[in-house]
Amino acid sequence: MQASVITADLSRDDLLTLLYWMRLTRVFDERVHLLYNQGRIPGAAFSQRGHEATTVGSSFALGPDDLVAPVHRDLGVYLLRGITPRRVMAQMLGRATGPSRGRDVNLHGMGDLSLNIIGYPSPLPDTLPLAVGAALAFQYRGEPRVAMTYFGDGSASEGGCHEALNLAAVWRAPVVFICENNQYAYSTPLSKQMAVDNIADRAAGYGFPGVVVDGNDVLAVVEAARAAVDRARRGDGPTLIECKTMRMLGHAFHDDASYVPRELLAEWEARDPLRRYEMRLREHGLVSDEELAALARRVTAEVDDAVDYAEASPWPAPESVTEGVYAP
Ligand SMILES: Cc1ncc(C[n+]2csc(CCOP(=O)(O)OP(=O)(O)O)c2C)c(N)n1
Ligand SMILES: [Mg+2]
Repeated sequence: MQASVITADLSRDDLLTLLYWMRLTRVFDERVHLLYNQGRIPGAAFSQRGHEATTVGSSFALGPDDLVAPVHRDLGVYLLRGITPRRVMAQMLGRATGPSRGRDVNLHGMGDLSLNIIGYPSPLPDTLPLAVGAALAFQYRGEPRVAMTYFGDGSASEGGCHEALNLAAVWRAPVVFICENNQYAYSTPLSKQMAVDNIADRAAGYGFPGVVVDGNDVLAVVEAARAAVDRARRGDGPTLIECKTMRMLGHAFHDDASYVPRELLAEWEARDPLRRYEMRLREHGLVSDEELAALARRVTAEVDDAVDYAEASPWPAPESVTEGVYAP
């Protein structure tokens, strides 16, 4: 594990920007949970609680022209990379104004190529080969761009994951793989699906660096991600960053996660990424209680606005059902 860092050489503005995205992600997620419990969300919804530092810290390291290919628990990535809270909430509520135009719900299918965000295809880990393909295109066209993609510990055991990692190495593709090791794949704990301690150790077998990072420490994630992005942009090829974190709720909101030991959850709760970061900023005099209160008000207002917008948005028109369908 990398040592904890104080500021990752970031300006105060950047430090507060990270806090903003983490808090927005948390509050947005809590609101989705509430809406789900009220029966206002069609289908399932996946909580990202616990992933804030991993998603925000990694995607913060990218430049404006870089590309992301996130998955179902990466709310922080979609928000930070430019899909507005309004559009994400419309997607959650299945409305025509969401990125999938009501074709899909929760974060499935949520992308926007104009923002360099590849929509999440449901079969795991198909996001990885897509990101490697995008990185190959950047390399082929001589563009100094990087692709960053995300996958869970469960997805790390799928064949497509190894194929993508291997080809990325062979092609020295400008891609950064973020593994979100949150200890569980649905109800399957790590110990039931792999016999190694670190997924990052596998990178050596493909021929590129693998780094283990505390996924609940946003500044450690930013540092590791920046190094990997720089390396990819220099033409030195991929990096695998394994962010150790915890899925703090069930697989989706319908799942009470009764199979997860309470002691394990308590252990990770003590390392809550948002609270920990706020405490660190306060200890270093980088944020005041008034600023924290103002931030909380600001993100709550943004989420309120997103819900109002989504609920006032139309459902997809039945006659539009064949639009966007690819059939040769
Ligand atoms: C090929 C495939 N099998 C099963 C699923 C259903 N599924 C969606 S998420 C998930 C768990 C994935 O676990 P992990 O990769 O650890 O990600 P996490 O949900 O923990 O973030 C499963 C089984 C799927 N989307 N694709
Ligand atoms: Mg997992």
